[in-house]
Amino acid sequence: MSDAADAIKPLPDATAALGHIRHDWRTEEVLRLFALPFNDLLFAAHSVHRKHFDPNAVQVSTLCSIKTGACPEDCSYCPQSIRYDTGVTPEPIMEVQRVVAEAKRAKARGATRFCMGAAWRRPKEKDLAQVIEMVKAVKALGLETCLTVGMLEAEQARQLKAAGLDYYNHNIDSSPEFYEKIITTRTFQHRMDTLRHVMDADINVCSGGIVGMGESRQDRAGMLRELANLPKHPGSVPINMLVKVPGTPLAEAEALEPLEFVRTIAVARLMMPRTMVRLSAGRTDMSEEMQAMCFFAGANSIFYGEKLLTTENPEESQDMRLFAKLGLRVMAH
Ligand code: SAM
Ligand code: DTB
Ligand code: SF4
Repeated sequence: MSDAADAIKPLPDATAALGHIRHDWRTEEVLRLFALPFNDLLFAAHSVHRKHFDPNAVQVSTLCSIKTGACPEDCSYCPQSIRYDTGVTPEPIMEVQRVVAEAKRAKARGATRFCMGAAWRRPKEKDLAQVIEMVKAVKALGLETCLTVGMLEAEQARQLKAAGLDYYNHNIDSSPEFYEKIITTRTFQHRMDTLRHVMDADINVCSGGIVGMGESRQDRAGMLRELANLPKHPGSVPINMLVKVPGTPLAEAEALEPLEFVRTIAVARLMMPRTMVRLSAGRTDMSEEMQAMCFFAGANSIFYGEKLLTTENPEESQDMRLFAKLGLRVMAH
């Protein structure tokens, strides 16, 4: 197929032509997917979704902030950067036993993956040793493990693999061009280097980004192009809607139109047919209808539990009510 967008006209041939695993996306092709009539885009994305997944099953991950705040990086969206006055109280690395208690609680409430996040630029050796103990202990509970603790060297990734880590989350956040506008303390290439170390260590990659930061559709397309053109599609792609935290430089960013967010999910599903696409941060500001549309468009994972890292997430009971209304089930792992 020389041109994906041409091939998807007219439907239903479009859906037959889409859904191939490709690593050679060009921005123009991605933009043509974004520009499809909404119904055509959703139909194509949902068809691809059904081909690879149970459309009524959603994977649930619970987040735990194992080290909060006082981060030296300057990510413009982040409440945990030491440079912004956001009211986040810094907390040192958690004791392993406390993390285990949180993981047990998450498991009891139905989570299948436990994701531990730290506000570090990169972990120090001593910190990594403690994180490794956490990974081993959480895995022993029968949960899938995920970590997001900043940049990793190749050797650190190998150590985490040996500890049994299932996923490493490291977001590329936006397009390479927009990245420079939101973070100055590290480069897009730094992110790619860590992803390579994670892939080389044979750990599943979880990488996505944030929309609603004032980026253009071209930037959203560029971000998805970078993710899909990785040597292997990430196992999980979190799509976060910016949580506008007072005190951060992006506190007043213009909101992204909900339908544009749904389009972003649909395009991610079309480009990475076998990837878990996670409807991530920002759900407290989304209506049930919008979330339902995201699940139809191909999202099949959420963060579950009343807190993300430092900001609010929907109550568990509210999510379970939504699942019941939509006839969705929690995906077993
Ligand atoms: N410090 C590590 C790092 O940046 O890689 C790990 C933790 S960091 C908080 C994980 C991710 O959370 C970021 O890459 C970003 O995509 C997301 N994030 C942070 N603040 C956010 C916000 N206000 N809204 C949406 N997503 C956010
Ligand atoms: C991801 O893509 N989103 C999560 C997780 N990976 C680590 C984090 C969202 C953070 C939202 C802001 C906060 O709660 O501090
Ligand atoms: Fe630090 Fe991560 Fe927040 Fe950036 S996103 S300021 S690296 S915690």
